[in-house]
Amino acid sequence: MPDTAPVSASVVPQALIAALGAALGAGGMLTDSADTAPYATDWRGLYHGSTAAVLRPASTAEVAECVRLCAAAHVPLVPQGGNTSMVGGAVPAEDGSQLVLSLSRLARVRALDPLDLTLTIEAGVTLKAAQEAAEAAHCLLPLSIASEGTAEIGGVLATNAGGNNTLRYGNARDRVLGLEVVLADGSIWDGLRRLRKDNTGYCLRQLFIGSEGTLGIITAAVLRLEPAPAERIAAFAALPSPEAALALLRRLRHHDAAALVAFEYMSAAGLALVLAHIPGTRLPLAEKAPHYALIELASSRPDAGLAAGLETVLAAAMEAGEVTDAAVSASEAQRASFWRLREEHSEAQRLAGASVKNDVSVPVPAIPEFLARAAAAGAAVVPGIRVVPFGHLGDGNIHFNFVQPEGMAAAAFLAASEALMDAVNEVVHDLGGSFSAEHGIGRLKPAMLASWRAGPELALMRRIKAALDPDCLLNPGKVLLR
Ligand code: 2HG
Ligand code: ZN
Repeated sequence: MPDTAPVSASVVPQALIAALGAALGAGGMLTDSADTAPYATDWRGLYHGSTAAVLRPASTAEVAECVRLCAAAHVPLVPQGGNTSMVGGAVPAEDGSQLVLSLSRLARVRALDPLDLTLTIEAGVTLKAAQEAAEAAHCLLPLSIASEGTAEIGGVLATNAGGNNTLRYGNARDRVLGLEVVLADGSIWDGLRRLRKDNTGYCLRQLFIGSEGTLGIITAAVLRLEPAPAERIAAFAALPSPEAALALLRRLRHHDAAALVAFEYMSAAGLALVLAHIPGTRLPLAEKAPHYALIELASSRPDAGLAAGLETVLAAAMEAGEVTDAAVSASEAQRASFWRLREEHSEAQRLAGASVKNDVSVPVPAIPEFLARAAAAGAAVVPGIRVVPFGHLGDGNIHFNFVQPEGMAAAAFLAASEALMDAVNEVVHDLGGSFSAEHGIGRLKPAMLASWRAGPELALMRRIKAALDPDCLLNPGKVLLR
């Protein structure tokens, strides 16, 4: 549950703040509460932390110096990138005992090799800027998430972000060939190798990816790129049922599995919120439907004939009653407008009132059963609840979100958060799914992790944490219960 504890006085020694200020120089540290406040809360407004200082190192050496000074004073650090966590993963505690370490000034593209298809990049570069750097060299960085304009590479890797292209290109961890990490004692591990084959002992980089800053601080990475697509096309399809969505997914795979890069799901309820709350959006079809899919195909071949192929598949799906209507993008602007309908779901949901989010995954064939059972489970907890499922159907990840019933007080609705999450998770568990598909654990889900992974798995995680961060100075209170 989100904490709302009042802020207490800072317990960080002034001598440490002074030493950090001296090490970081002008512009390297924020201490005024008006300046630090945005770093101490999350965009969802679930957590309101407090910090005596936000450290803003501009190089890996400066990050290492911050960690060394803080370790010597036993003061914990909360690494932070774009602060777009869905689970409070980058906010400091309320008691003022933790300092925020922002990676945003480590913002250089160090190298890009279009033949090797590798990008060596620092933690503070936004995902969007990293995509643009790849594009400028006729390459593709195929990681795409709704918050990519703000989310930074360090956070994207530390949380192993998923997103829209997982079904074709995998999650963030699948892109990483090498890492540079500042360890809990302030030493620097230079693992910035860019090899496709390097079978030399334990794969350390994968430990840090997805650890949410609790094992080390990622300062740079080597990412694997792809050739730029020569052609890209999207379709927005109306569907009668979730079962029809699976049939359509199967058809697309049979037609050209390599070209299918996204298969996203939207419900009538979610799309209605977008159309109502996001200016300039409109349904690209003549009539509303109970379910929608956003499909994207891409190919590096200029003669792939994506449009003709997609139209053939959609026509066959219509014939079979799996699709009732569809629009195929005729321009980049139209493709972007389809994506906007999908990517504005979070914002539309925020504008519609208080919400409870369930970032879950189940095996793809179980999605129709999951949607039906989870909706019933939510309605049993809060009658009149608005069920707003959407997400990455092609990889099994559904954002099974709830919005407060019209007219219900937000606080009364949020009081049911835990019961609602439990109700959904019971169905997820039953279907062999995960309680956190792509958003991680942060501060919201350590208790869930402890219960879902209890036994040898949790014990191993604790031993790894103890080995890499014995004094628990890196992002305490996240991932693992203290
Ligand atoms: C997305 O897919 C993000 O748009 C956010 O993962 C999901 O708001 C959400 O629940
Ligand atoms: Zn998502």
